[in-house]
Amino acid sequence: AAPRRRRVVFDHDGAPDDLLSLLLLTRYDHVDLRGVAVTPADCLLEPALSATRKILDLVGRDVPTAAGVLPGRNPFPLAWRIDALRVDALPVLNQKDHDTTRADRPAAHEQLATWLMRAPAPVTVLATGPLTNLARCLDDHPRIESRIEEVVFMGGALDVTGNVNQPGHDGTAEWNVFWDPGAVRRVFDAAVPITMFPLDVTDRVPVTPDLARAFGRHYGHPVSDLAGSLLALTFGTLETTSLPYCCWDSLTTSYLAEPGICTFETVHCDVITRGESQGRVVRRSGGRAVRCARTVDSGRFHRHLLTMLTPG
Ligand code: AGV
Ligand code: CA
Repeated sequence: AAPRRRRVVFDHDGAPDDLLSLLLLTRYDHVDLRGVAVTPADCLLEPALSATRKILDLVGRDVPTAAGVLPGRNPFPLAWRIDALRVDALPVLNQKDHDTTRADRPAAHEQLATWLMRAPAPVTVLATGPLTNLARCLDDHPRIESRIEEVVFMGGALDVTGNVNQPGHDGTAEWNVFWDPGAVRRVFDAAVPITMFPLDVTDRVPVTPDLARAFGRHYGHPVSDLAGSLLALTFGTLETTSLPYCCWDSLTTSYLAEPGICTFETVHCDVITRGESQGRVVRRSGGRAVRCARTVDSGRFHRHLLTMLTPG
């Protein structure tokens, strides 16, 4: 069955997995992409914004972009954030001169409100980074709540260990929530449907050498070269963090095209915003109902990536 048409606003935070997600999103004919916001969380803002514009240009899409200006509470490791510099320098994204300086730089949380209000019908907000912009947008413009069809969010760790390894933290949180726990609380308090992809399911889709190398067989096509290069940039993660780099965000994005890749369960959730467990999403009876991905067909997901990101 063909996936249903959606208007989408994408808020990502510039890691290789986020940029792979952007590329994937532009391949979905049924998605009307209305704007892309970059949150300066797991990236350096300038190269991540620049790479975002170059990817949109590579695939011939004229989509507005916006820069996140709001700070998070717990900064990402600089060693991860610099990946955006590497992506922005990839030859496939620099086949011509890009004018990446733009005079108008509206703040992402303001732009989000404009994109949502201007759309002729409610919009899906896809968030593969922290929810800071959306939370602030809900505070400043309560009317946007009714303009949101669904929030699709990569974040949380329900029944598995988190991925935050920082002094003073107990390791139960996932990074997108940890960066700004209050933002997740704010979005949980809004009357909008939320579909969440926690580590419980994304742990099942590590970037494997086979997956990355599969793109080499299509060498010479811009989209597959970029996809394979983005995956190659993720290697070394297991060696330096003892946790693999996963297709966290790209799995979340694939939901918009092939929701049957995962199965779902409604979980009543709360988020801890203080102390050594801050950023942890927990089950709590009477808590906020969130549709959570629980299982994934990883073979089907890999086929989806290859079908969408390689020619013919
Ligand atoms: O926690 C997963 C989120 C995803 O949105 N990000 C990476 C994905 O974009 C943070 C993150 C966790 N572990 C990481 C991360 C790692 N080893 N390297 C870079 N980022
Ligand atoms: Ca991300």
